[in-house]
Amino acid sequence: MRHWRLGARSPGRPRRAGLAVVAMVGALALVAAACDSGNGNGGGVSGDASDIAEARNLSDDDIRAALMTYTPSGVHDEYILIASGGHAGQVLVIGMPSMRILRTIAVFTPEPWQGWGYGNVATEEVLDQGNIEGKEINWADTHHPALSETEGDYDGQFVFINDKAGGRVATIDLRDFETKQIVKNPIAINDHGGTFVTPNTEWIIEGGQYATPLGWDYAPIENYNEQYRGMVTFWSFDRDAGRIDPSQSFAMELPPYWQDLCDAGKLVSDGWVFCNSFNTELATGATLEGGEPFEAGASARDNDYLHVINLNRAAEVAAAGGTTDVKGFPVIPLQTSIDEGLLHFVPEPKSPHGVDIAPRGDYIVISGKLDPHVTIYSFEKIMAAIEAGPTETDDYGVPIISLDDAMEAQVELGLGPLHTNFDDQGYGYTSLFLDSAVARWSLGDPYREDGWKLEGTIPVHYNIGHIATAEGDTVSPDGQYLVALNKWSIDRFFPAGPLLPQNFQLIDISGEGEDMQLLYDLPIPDAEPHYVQIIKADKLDPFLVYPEIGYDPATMSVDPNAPKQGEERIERNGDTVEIWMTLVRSHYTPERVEVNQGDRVIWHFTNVDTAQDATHGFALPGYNINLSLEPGETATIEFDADQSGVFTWYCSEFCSALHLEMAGYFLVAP
Ligand code: RUQ
Ligand code: CUA
Repeated sequence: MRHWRLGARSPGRPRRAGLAVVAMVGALALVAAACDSGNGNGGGVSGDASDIAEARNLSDDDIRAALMTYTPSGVHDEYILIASGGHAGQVLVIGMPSMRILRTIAVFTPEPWQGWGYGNVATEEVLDQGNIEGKEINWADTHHPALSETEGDYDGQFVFINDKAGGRVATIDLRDFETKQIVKNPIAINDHGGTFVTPNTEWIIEGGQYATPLGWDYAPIENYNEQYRGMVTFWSFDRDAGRIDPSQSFAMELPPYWQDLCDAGKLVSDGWVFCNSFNTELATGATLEGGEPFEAGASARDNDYLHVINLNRAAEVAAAGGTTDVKGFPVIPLQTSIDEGLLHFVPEPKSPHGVDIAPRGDYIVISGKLDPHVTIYSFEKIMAAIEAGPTETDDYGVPIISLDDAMEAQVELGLGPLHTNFDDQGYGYTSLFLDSAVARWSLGDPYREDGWKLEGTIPVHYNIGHIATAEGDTVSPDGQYLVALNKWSIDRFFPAGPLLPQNFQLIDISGEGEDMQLLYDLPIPDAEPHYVQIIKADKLDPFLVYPEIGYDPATMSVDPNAPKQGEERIERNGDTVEIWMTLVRSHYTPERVEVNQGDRVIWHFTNVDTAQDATHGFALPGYNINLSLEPGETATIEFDADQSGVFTWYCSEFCSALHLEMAGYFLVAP
């Protein structure tokens, strides 16, 4: 048999005595014992651990990766990934290090399993909040989830997510992992630089992207420089209500550069917001008659502008009425921002992307898609330069701080740097799109003595976009694990046709220097998830069942009108038939509902089961209705019984041995 030696790859492992590492050492010892006993039975994948390793041709690294990620049945993951669901319009919840997908959260897109947008009035009301000028928009391109924070650390209460396509932001309550609210940005048809939260979640940042006239009213594109504008919106979050409060929110008009990502300052830079931009060239696209395409036209200059925004001061200006009204929404005019010193620019090299604030809030890290460096700006230097008074302005009159005055360091990493996260060892990790790699580099003082240098890279497969380390964009990153969000997965998985999945790769970053190990590949098969945040699982405290029978997830309280056991009934009032129905394993009460064609039907449900996981469905074929009623939950559907006939409803969750008997008749007399 093939003999493999433990620890051959990286002497000195494990370096840190995390629980997982201790468990791994024990497991490795068992495997070693099995190996040394040499009692392989050969032939196929059976026998003890060493036989299996040999039969499957697993290397030491493979075995180590398996031991780092294997999570026995019943054992929960240490971390939870909150991932955007890309153009599925949803959010994914994934355990780490097992990389098991735990659930999707329906957000902007109807989703039948969760009964999201299939008759349930409360869910349709949330989806309708995302309508754009009355038009139903039933897909979204979710980009950046933002977990709520307290003092710059994830607090496990809420998560926000933006829809790049529709310029919308959603609020998800992490007590039940359900979407509670969608707000449509009133002044921008699309967005990109959202969502990001301020350290105590007072504000949710939604930055724009492709400039249009504010409110996307028509203006000829020849008037681009004068009439088209960028924007950043600050949504005020009411934590007690668990909702964004549009009446306390405002936006800032920006020059028609294409604002890209943003991040909120923290600790020393708390109260400031940083957004990068591209297309300061003001390119407006090639036409059939010629001209430069955007990819060239928007990349011609050597620099674009980092936007440095004094959010606290901007909020004061907005509260004092220093705004104009665009589609009913308060917007601070660009000239007011200039006059009040709310906005400064700093040049950023070559098609910048990503703006990530270091854990202490002291440094701002910008990547340049076409520049092999990350550029690190000092918040202190930026403040000093603002204090000194910049002498230059851009064509719109916005003061420009020189790069030399603001820059702390540049570190050459490789080709196509995009995004940066941090760990607890004073390292930054930056995705390299063109190199298909993750670079680890050290921050300088006060993070590491020997800083501002590349430590090593690890290849990823392939074309990495975002990157996430455990709690890696907070004031206290955990390190230990990194997830690479790779756009391409060519050759990694069986190709089920020409459309390939995205590939999330889990990387062990507990070592130092160039010591990083790829542990696991997770194909994501239903969209292009864009960014994830990784929260320690013990910070989450979700409901196991709804706390009381008759609980309404929309209000997070008991609905007094919820059907109660023993009080089920059907009432007719003119042409309206109202039903109060309960569900319990394994029957509905009542099991027959008879109406006349044309009646208005208002149908209330309560799942009166209290056992965890005893979810019931209500599927009414022909009427496009499906509900998911979790233990304790109440919901209402309303529809016109416009088709006559005999319709059978049934429970669409396999809830019990007599689940097939959980059904009923809906009779609509012509
Ligand atoms: S940014 S293209 Cu998250 Cu790299 Cu959207
Ligand atoms: Cu209830 Cu199946």
